[in-house]
Amino acid sequence: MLNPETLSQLQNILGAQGLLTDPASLETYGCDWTKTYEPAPSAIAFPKTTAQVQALIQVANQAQFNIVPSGGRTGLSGGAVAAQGELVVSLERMNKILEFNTQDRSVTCEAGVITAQIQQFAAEHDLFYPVDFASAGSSQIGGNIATNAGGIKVIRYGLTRQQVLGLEVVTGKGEILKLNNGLVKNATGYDLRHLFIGSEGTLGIITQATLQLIRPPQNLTVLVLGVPEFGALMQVLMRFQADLDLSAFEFFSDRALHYLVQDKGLAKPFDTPAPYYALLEFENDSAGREQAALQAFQDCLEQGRVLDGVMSRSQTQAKALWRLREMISETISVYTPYKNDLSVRVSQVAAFLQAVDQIVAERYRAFEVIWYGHIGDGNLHLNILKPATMEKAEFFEHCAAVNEQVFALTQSLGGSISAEHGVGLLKRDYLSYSRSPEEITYMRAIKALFDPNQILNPGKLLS
Ligand code: S2G
Ligand code: ZN
Repeated sequence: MLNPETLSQLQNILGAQGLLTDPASLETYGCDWTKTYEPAPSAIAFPKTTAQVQALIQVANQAQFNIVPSGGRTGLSGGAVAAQGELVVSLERMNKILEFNTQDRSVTCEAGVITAQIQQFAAEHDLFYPVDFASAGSSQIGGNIATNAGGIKVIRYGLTRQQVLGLEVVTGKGEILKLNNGLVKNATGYDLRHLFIGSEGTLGIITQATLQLIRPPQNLTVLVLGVPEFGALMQVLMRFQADLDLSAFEFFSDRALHYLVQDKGLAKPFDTPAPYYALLEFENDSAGREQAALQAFQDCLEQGRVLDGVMSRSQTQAKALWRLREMISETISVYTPYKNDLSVRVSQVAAFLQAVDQIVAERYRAFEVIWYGHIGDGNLHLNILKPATMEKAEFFEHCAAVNEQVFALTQSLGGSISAEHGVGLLKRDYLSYSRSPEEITYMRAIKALFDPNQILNPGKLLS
C-alpha cells in the first residue's frame, strides 16, 4: 500500500481530483474484462499531461511502488488488473485530439482518446481509421497500442501496429521518448516505437500517438455463408481471395448463432442449417467486383463448399449481418466462458482446427464449445462455456488442464498461444509455448533496460 507521505506527494502532482482512493474507484479501475482476478489497487491517478505521467513514474522509482497503466480496461488477459496494491495510472483524462494534417493524412492524439472517437474523427474528415473490434466504443488508443489490438479488418489493413506513425512514451526510468515523429520513412537505426507497441505497459506508458488515416472504402458489402465443415472454410477463403481483396474473413459456429438468436433475438442469415458460418466483407465499388463475388459464391456452391448464403444489399443489412459476428463475445459472456485466443499460419488452419476439435471433443465432452474468430488471419477464439451447475474455480481448473495439450499442439505448428488478446497475467506462465528461451531472455533484458526498477506492470507478460 502507499504510505501517507507518498499519497500526498502524488496529490501534489495531480491536484485535488487527480487521485482517488475510494473503494468504488479502486474496484472499477483495478480490473479489466477478465473475470478472474480480484482488484486491489492502492489508488487511482488521473494525470492530465505527459509531465504529470513522468512525475508519477519518478516518484514510483524513488518510493519503490508499482504502477499499472490503465486505458479502457477492455483487455481479456488481465494486463490492466491491479491486484497487489499498485498505483493505477489511468490515461482517461488525457483524451484530446492534438493535431490533424490532411496532407500527411495523420492524426495525433493523447492516449486516452477512445478508439471509436478516432474512427468518427477520420470519417468527419473523409478518411478512415481501419482498426475495428467489438470493444472500440470503450477501448482507448493507448491501450490498443500497448496490446497491438487486432480485430475484424486485419486481413486487409493489418493490426494497430501498422497504423502507428509516431509515439510519445514515458519509460519506466521516467524518460520521455518521442519516437519516429510521424515519418513514413526513417532508416536511422532500431525502430523503438515497435518495442512499445504490444509491450502491455511493461516498458513505458504511452502518452501520445500519431496514427495514419486512409481512403474510406466504398460500399462495403457483406456475405454470410453456411459451410459444411471446418476444412471448407479455408477453401472458401482461397476461392474468394483469388478475385477479391477481402476486408474481413471471419467465422463462427452454429452454437454461437444459437445464442445470438436465443439470447439477443438476432435473425438467422438464412434457414438452411449449417455447422459453421463464414462472414466475408469486400469493397463493392464496381459491377465487376459484385460479379466476381457472385461467381465465387456459385463455384463454392457447386463444389459443395457452401450450403447457402446471403449478400447484403444495403449498409443497414451489412450492419445486421456484422452483428452476428460482433455480438458473440458479449452474448456468451454471461456463460463465464474460458477463453483461448490462438493463431497459426493460414496454411495450417485446417489441420489445426481438425486437431483442436479432436482434443476438445475428448477433453471437453461435458462442456459446450463455441468457435468464432478471425480465421482469415489464422486466429481462432476457442470459448468453453461453464456448465451452470459447476463452480467457476472448478471449471477453470478443468479448462486449464486442457491448455497444456492445446498449447502444445499450437507450439507444434509454430502458432501463438495469444493471437491478439495479449499475455498479461492469464497467459504469462504459458509464454514458452510460443517464445523461445533465448527470446524470453532478450525480452527480460529489454524490460530491465527501460524499467530497471521493475515498477511498470510487474508480473504481466513476464513472470
Ligand atoms: C472477438 C472479442 C473478445 C472475445 O470477438 O474477436 O477478440 O470475447 C474477440 O474473445
Ligand atoms: Zn478477436
